Amino acid sequence: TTPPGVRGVLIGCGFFAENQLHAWQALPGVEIVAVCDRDPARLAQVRERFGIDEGHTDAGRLLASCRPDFVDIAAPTPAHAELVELAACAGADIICQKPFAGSPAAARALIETCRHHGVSLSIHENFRWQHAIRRVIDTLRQGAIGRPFFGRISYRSGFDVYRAQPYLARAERFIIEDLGIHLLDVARALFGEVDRLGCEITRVNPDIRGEDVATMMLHHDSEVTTLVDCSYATRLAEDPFPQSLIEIDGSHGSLRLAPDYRLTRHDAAGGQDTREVAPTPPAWSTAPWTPIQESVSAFQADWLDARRGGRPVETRGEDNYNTLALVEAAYRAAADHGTVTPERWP
Ligand code: NAD
Ligand code: 89V
Repeated sequence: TTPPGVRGVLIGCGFFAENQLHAWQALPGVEIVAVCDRDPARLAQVRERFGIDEGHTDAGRLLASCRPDFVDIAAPTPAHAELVELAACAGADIICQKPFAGSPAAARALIETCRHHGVSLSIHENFRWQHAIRRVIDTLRQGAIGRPFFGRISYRSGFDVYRAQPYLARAERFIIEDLGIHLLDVARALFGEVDRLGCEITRVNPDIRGEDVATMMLHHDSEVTTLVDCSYATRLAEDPFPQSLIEIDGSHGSLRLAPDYRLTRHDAAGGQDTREVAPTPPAWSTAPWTPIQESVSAFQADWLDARRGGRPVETRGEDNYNTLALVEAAYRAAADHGTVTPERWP
């Protein structure tokens, strides 16, 4: 027998929400019964495109009318506090987009609110769910290269990211808070918590406000050292946007994830084996966004599976707090040209 469907609502019908709606509509066992955007024109467009009967411009009205099982918040960070509190008071489980809450302190308050109301809080942190990245995580966790001692997570592109997301050009904090946050989360998924972090940043593009290049060095409790480098100012004939490239050296071998989605394991005897780890494009996906769109489906499927199994998702609020703390530490390290010990949950 099919388990009863989970009823959700989505708040914030912007650029990225379309991926979330496509992915929900393709996932059996979930129904998005209503959507909300404070911009009536955008709300109407999305309702029509996705065939959703109920729509509201006010989140309070939406929740009172629908009494959903869960709320998917795809609105930007400044809206998180109000929306998470409303959803928690309505007794709905919550998924919220990154960067969550705006600061570790604000995140802590919202995590406590959700605990108080007995609802789950999951952060939509999807990069660790990208197919190629997940294969690297699995391979490492299976012990295929022994004990890791060095990692590099690299994202370098000249893609015009400002076209679909114009707010990125106006953000005072840009690449670390918007993109580096994903890479720092992947570093945690691979090597665990971080005890020291250094960072240098610069802005190359004169037409934006924040930094578009960041280079970070992390030292983990596990004794791994990781370089996390990201740039939206890198000119390459074959731009890998939006892929992250990964190198890991371990006691018994090395892993290399290349831009052509080839994952190579080098062993201690000088041998190597290479696998293709390209994502399977969802029917609704569009290049070059495929790896990210596919990771939205993977994240949501895991969220549903976790809900059914009564287990927490990897990127629950308390876990994501430690990723947010790395973002905060990176900006502090960049300002002081020093090394920072990041905060940690609890
Ligand atoms: P956007 O500006 O295109 O859309 C945001 C929408 O939210 C707008 O339509 C706006 O009217 C609506 N909104 C804002 N406050 C609201 C409120 N209080 N109630 C109802 N609606 C409200 O932004 P976007 O590019 O879709 O980004 C949204 C979020 O998704 C951001 O936090 C961004 O960082 C994140 N994002 C994540 C990924 C990823 O891969 N995980 C990719 C892109 C964007
Ligand atoms: O993931 C994000 O938040 C996006 C992008 C990958 C384009 O940087 O902004």
